[in-house]
Amino acid sequence: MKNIDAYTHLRGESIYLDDIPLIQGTLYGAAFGSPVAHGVITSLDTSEATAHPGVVRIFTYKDIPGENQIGGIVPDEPLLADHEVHFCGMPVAFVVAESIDAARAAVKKIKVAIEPLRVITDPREAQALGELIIPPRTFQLGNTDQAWQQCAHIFEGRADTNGQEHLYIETQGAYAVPQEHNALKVYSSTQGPTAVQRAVSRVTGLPMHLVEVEVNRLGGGFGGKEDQANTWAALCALAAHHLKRPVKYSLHRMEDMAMTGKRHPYSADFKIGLNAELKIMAYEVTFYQNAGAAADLSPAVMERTLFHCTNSYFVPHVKATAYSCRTNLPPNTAFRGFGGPQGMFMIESAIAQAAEAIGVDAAVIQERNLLQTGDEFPYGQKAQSEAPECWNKATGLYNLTTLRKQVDAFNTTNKWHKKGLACMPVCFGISFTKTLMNQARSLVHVYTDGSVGITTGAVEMGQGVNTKILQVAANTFSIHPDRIKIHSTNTFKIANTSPSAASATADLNGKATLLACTAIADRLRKMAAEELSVAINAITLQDEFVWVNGMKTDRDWKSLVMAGHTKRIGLSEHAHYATPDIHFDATREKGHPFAYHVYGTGIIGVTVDCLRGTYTVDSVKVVHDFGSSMNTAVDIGQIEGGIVQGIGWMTMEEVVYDKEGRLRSNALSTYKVPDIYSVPKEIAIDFLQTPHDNLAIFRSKAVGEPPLMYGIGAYFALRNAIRAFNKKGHFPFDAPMTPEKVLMALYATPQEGTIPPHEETSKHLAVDK
Ligand code: LUZ
Ligand code: MOS
Repeated sequence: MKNIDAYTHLRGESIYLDDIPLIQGTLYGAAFGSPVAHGVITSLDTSEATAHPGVVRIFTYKDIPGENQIGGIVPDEPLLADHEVHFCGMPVAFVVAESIDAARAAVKKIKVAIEPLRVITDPREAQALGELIIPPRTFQLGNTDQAWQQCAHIFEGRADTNGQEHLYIETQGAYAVPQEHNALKVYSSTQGPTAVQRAVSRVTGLPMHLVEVEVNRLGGGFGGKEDQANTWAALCALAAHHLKRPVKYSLHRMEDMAMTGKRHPYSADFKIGLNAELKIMAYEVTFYQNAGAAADLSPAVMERTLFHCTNSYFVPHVKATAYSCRTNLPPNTAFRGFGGPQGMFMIESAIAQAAEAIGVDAAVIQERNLLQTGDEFPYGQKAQSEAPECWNKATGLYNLTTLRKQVDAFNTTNKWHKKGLACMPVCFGISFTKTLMNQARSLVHVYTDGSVGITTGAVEMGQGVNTKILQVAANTFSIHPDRIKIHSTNTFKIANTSPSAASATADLNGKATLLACTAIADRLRKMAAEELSVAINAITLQDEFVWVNGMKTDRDWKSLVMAGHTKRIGLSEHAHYATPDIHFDATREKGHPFAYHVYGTGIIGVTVDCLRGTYTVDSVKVVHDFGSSMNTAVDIGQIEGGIVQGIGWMTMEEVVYDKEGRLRSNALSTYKVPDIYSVPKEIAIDFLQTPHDNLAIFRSKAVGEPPLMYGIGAYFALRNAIRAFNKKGHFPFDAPMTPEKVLMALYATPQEGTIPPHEETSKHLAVDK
């Protein structure tokens, strides 16, 4: 089935926040962000800005009737700075004017004096100073202290990953419209309508039942709108609440880039021990997460880093510690993978370092340590593993041995271009790590003309969740998809939603929809059974007709529904789903937090231009564990997008803050994302269809986040290509591997010695000059 949004997307008819027709009298907001990263506000002068033509009012923290607080996990984030600022771009004042231009012009006229304080941008520096968001956490399995004795090889190292700008095509924004009885209706580009409702309620002091949050669709979220849509919605709501006029704020791209948090940069120290057979016996890792200036979702992201610190491998002795470090950057936040990719990069670096030192292909170590069913994760859950199946199928189907031979042959015959190959197994846990978040609700109405309207807590952000939910209903009623409409997400229709996140949205909301549709269908079947004097089990709904004992009757769907209404049978249902059998005990750091895991193996090939440091990604070939895909078009789309986004993070997207905490890569001229010219020349996706039962909707495993992590393989493929050119050069595990870094690595010297990089190279370079 096609994505149900394809038609309106292609015609430009899909309605995003900025397409909502405006109500007469609408005002426009713009935030004034702190020009410095850390300091004490000594004066704020808005007089000149207020006098700017068209300006209606400028709001500061003093105007907040409720709490000046939007911190979700930790209450450490004021909506508007009161006495101190903690990051560049932190909202200090909110200008509301008759036009967008007036609001933006007035922002430039606000004057603030700030007594500067020490700016910290490095998580290790923050940790050394005790600047932590929450106390550190440690996951442990076995006993690493004793395990080192069993190791023939022990390596210690360090690895770093940088942040990543979400770059959703639709920037952040909100539109708040006052309603009677002081209520507010807030349109928001958010993954978390309830999070927005809660933030607006907290800031305005209104109870949640007076705050209606409405979300039609997003032009992308990627985690960036799981928590950080709250700010703009709360600002618009605050102004609308005071002025009793609608207020809209849709951020400019550069405002969005400068004011919002990104993927967390991480730095880590690791120690890995292998026995003579190259089994990883022990792994110790310490993560330093760059949380930014407030907690936001950082504690949860940090937790997922720990959950995924051994990626797709079984390691009998593990000790993993994580620090969430407070720095003066915009609060970093959820981003596809949610800390998992960072955890995986570190163990892949440890394996690469071991492989390079021992002189084997990293794939040998990877393969020997893949998780088997029954193996225990460091957090206590036992794996139902597809890791060996994915690996074996990928290396067989794509013929890893031949691929490697081709690369070796190419590298022998080419001096100035080198190819590199890397395998990337992936294992990702599906469920919010916070157990209580794994619940959802669905509201299904069957109308008397046989059409069906569905509202769930799921937010459509391009991932195709509405298409999947529609399929669930079409399947359960066995009716044509055209009869079904998935409505916008709204907190007055579906309450207490979890954000659309954690790859779990289709599972949670799909299962709730399945329950609701099944309840209605059962009532209709019961009625049909009574009409026909047969047992209910004899009745099925099939292809828009009632069937008895496998025989089609002439009772069709429409007349069945009408008859149901005539007999006063409820044609609506509100169902609740909560993932069964998941739990986690944070005091012991053990439990069974995930409904299931998604596995896969990617093989990534690259070519490096050894004079320029530029490169191409030749191919990404994956075998992915789909369970049993309910929509292959949507799932392939997610995988292709995830791969490219992962490669972008690992190779070209470079978030740069200067020492003063100012974002230097603040536009697309300085922040390079993959475009059509830099995507892999070939992406091959093979489906591992497994017969095992699982907790996914229709056994179709979650697909949103896991494929991003295939992109990590691009980093190691580049590393291998560089090492084919410069065998002895030392260069750090430091992503992204930008062309600049590739070039430096190509000519890096060995760590200790002073041996020139590549004698021949220097000669040739001299000749070239
Ligand atoms: N969001 C969240 C997530 O709140 N909890 C999670 O475990 C999670 N995992 C992935 C992405 N978003
Ligand atoms: Mo997400 S990182 O699933 O909001």
